[in-house]
Amino acid sequence: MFKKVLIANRGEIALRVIRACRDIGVRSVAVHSTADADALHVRFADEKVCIGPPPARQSYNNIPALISAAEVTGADAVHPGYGFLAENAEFAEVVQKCGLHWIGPQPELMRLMGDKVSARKAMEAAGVPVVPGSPIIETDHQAEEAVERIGLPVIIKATGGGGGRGMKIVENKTRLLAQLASARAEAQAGFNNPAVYLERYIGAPRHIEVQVLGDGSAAIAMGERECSIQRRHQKLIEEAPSVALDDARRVELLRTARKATAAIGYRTVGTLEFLLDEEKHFYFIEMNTRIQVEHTVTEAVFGVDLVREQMRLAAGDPLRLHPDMRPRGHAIEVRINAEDPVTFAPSPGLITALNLPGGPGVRVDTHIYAHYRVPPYYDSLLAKLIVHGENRHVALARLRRALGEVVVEGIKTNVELHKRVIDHPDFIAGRFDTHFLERL
Ligand code: MV4
Repeated sequence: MFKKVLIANRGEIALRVIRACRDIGVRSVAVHSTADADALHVRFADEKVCIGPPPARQSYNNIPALISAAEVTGADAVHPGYGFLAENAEFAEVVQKCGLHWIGPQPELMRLMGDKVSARKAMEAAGVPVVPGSPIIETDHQAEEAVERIGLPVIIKATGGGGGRGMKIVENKTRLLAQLASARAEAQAGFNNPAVYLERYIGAPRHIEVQVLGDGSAAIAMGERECSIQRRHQKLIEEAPSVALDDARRVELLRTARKATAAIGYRTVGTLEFLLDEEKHFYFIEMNTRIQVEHTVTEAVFGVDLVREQMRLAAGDPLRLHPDMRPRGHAIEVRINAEDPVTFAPSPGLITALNLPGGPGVRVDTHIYAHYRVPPYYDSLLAKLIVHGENRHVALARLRRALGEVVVEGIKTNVELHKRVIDHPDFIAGRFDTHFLERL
């Protein structure tokens, strides 16, 4: 195992990684911008290094500063968390070229999956159903031909995009070429890559993802997560398992994900994202090559420390988890964000009073504390509240109780939005898709 891990991140995930390190006797190095000098990850790590000014470009995304911090502290591995450089294949390569271990998959696979068209191709070759679609569209003629074959509506996606950014729905052939041109321009501006492709647009899908682990040859699928409750491509509530799958569909989905992960020789932890249509057919859309925000619901129902497993697999250990582990009960995570409940604008500032919930079946992963000042420079996630119970009904009752115990004063949060969602009859009945919050 590694001796000392540098965590190239901040906030709750930096703390989460520090905790996994401490549990197995690995030393941790926090890095921080000047805006985060009083952050909890800095206080709880064994060592700390200031890597630059507040803007992420000059600190958490600053590769030379991160490598220097690893070198001066004698770290032997780098954990990227999520966001920032977590899915940057170039950073992973630089880490490895500097003689450090990368706590993530092979950089070639990060590059393969970072390109959404090559990811689709690799998954199709591995026997995974993908949404009917096109290769990269070079000409207007190719776009028209693809639409003939796929049928309307289609969705234009950026090859270099992902997570929902830069997508356009085409309902009508008369607007196809104009939307294609504007999608290319946005893709160039947003991802420095104008390449786009088409997929059949699935109107009211559920977003379901599978947690996978691999050791380079064997793989397992550690259940699925239901992630349909989102707005503007930011997930707000995630659950494990999904109420949308019956046993037969679940077995098929998990077997498919496991086979694909093994087929590409994937190492460490990852997530295969699927859309589930109204007929309950599942289609691969993207693979995330990082630990995800919502990994905690999988941890709750499987009783596994996924960050510890990720570190073991990165250190070259073989998979030692049983390939058909069964989940126990039901878990739900809500993301508590610092945001205005009306405008959804970020709401940074001083937390003047704080109470976090506890009790049976309740976990809170957060970096905030009373009198902490939420800086305006980074994402608005304040805390993840995760509840677990023997079934969804019990988990929901605990979530309602736990949300009632939350006090965050001085800044605005989305706690009241969460209360409204979990009291909605359709949410309680499990009747929802990715458009649920638009209708709320
Ligand atoms: C789709 C889709 C429908 N059909 N792909 C991909 C990333 C995820 N964050 C959203 N994604 C979608 N991909 C196909 N083929 C619907 C979504 C989607 C969505 C798209 C546009 C606007 C809002 C959306 C909300 C949820 C899901």
